[in-house]
Amino acid sequence: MKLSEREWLIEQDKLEASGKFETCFALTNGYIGIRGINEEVFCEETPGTYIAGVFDKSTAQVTELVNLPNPIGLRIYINREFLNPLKCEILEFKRVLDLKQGILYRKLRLKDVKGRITTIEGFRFVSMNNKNLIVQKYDVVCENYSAVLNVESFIDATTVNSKDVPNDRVKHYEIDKKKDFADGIYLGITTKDKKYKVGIASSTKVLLNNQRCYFNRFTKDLGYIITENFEVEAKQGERYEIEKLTVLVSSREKNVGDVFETCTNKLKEFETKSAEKLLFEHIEEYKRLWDVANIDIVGDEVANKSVKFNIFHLISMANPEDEHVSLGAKGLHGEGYKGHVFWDTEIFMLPFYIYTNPAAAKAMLMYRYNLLDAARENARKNGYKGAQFPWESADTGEEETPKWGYDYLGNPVRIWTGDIEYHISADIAYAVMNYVRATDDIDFLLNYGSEIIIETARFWASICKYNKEKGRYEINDVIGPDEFHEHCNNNAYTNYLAKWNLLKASELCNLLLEKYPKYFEKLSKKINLSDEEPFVWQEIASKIYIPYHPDKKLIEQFEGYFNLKDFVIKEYDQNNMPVWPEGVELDKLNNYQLIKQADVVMLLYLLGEEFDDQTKKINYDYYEKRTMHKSSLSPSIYALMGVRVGETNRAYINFMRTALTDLEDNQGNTHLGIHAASLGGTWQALVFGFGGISIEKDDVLSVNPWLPEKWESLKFSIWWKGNLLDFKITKDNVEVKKRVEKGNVKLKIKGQEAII
Ligand code: IFM
Repeated sequence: MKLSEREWLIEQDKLEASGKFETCFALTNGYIGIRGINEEVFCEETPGTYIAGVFDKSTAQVTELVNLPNPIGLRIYINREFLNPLKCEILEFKRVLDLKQGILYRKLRLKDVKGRITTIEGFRFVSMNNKNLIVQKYDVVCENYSAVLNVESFIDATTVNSKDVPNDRVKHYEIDKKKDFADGIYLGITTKDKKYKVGIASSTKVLLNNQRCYFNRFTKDLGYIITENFEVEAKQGERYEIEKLTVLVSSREKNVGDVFETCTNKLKEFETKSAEKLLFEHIEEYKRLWDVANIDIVGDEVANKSVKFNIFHLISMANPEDEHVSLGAKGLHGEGYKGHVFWDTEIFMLPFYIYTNPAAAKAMLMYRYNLLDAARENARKNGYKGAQFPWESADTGEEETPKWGYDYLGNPVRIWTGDIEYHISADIAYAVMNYVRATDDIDFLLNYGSEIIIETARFWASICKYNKEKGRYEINDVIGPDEFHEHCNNNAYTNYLAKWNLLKASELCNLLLEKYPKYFEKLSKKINLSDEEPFVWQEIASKIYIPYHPDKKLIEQFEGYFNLKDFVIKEYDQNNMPVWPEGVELDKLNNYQLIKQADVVMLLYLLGEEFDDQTKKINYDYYEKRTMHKSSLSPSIYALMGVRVGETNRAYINFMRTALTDLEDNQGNTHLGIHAASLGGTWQALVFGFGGISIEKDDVLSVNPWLPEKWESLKFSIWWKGNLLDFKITKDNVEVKKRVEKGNVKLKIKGQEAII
């Protein structure tokens, strides 16, 4: 195996337990996720093994993604003494995430207390084309000694969720089967509440010159751990190859049958191929995905590499074959936010998939569609009509937001987002239209999307309250995107998106009635849609209140926001992140104009066509100085909008903040999982910000790029209505080529119209 060129490599050169690297080096294929711990499993590390959709509640505060047994354990013993890297002199250490090939490479050269030097070098990957498979392959060389080597492979079921937080720690599963099945070892578990079964089978080979070379194999059932051991008469200088294949199967998938049988049969099937062949197929799959998703920035190495890092995790996380799971805010990379799905998916990540892997985007929207009944039930329980999507969603579509958490000072606080952060329902409707516009997937719109848009419009119609005195509709007691402010009245973002949702639903009814009357009739019957409803939606939309100060052209984030105490950010830390202004009391954020993340500016981005350039600029200037970026969802939007309003300096600073969120751990919590929204935001900032892509009336693709000084060129590709378009942008040229042809594409390059 040869590592890729430098621009594709993320390196760790110090052997240490690092939560940041465990997350950054996590490998996933959208089905399995494993954190980037070391094979030996050091006790300071947090192993994390997840299967998308395998949630459980048990004694946890809320349903959470289960931390399954760790299947990747491997240890070497020399004459029965553990070769513990932490107790050796490290002559060489390197771990490298190869983004192009989807491989985590590791090289260790260790000198133990007896002066024995051992080299261990190899890699692991979570197969991109065989969703159930993990492959590990390491070569071991005893450089200056001969000895009996014991290679111990293990599956470790001591894992728990929230390992380091005593109050939250939960064991979500019981072991139901352990077995040495001659070709390998098996450990099966059942989760405590939902009774999901997960089987883990692994088989290990130790080879010398391609021949099995051990003189003794034995397994041990150690209660929570099952091991498979191989003893080898290792000769100085020989290269011993260790190959471990692991298969994970869960009863959550359809037609799995007996988990043990399926798991071991799959393992047998994979064993018929060599590790090289499995690796080759895996790399081919990454090649296929990179072929569309890659972005090249020439002239800025840090930006180029970090962008590839962001895209790597995005392409790895998706599973177009599963319409019953979606992407958690922390991916399958850690336990932050309990594996829950937020608006992060539809607003931040989904555009990446819409434009580079539409099948994956569709599967994510289908996850919402498949949970539409639960959203209807949420609305009903809360006294509303239509469908109210949960702020945090897991496997059933019920609201999963915990009721309690901690504030910045560590004090327990009530979390209100699950009760009143309503905007997610409009965000999902927005995402549906975003997908349909870019793909022209009318079939999806007719069969699934329209129902989401209409049911969410019904929700808004029922939550909007008419204020007779003021002659307007209002939505009160909400949290907008900026979560520093709770219980606000008339949050501009929420109200505008609600208005958009109501109008879209009414337009859609007209379109269906006119062009697809049979579908419309069927849908109307199914959801009991009356003729009057679209008129009611229009009426509400026309009178919904948006706090706005025309004299200053300022949108007020919510009613009364401008009366709050004003602080302006003046200081930045070593990662260029804002520092709390002096005098701010961290438990009184509701009282200040400081905001956590883009809110009004988010609105100006999503519904850009509704606002003139001057309004965008004025509001950007006002809110940017007051945004603390305490959510990783924030900098990307300020980067993108920075380009659009001509604040290019701010745009670049914010772009680097978002692109380096995890690599620099600039939010301070990368150990909890990848900041998945920031990955998607990074992509959007590039394509819709610096790349200058926007969609104008009549689906004209407009291209108005701006490149930072040191960028020589920016290259990216997008799917647009079945055409695959390659863009190459330099300071004075925009080149657009069609790689896959479906039909005419209307372009407007720096104002010049063209059809290709
Ligand atoms: O959805 C976000 C929210 O906007 C800010 N807090 C974290 C959530 C999950 O990423």
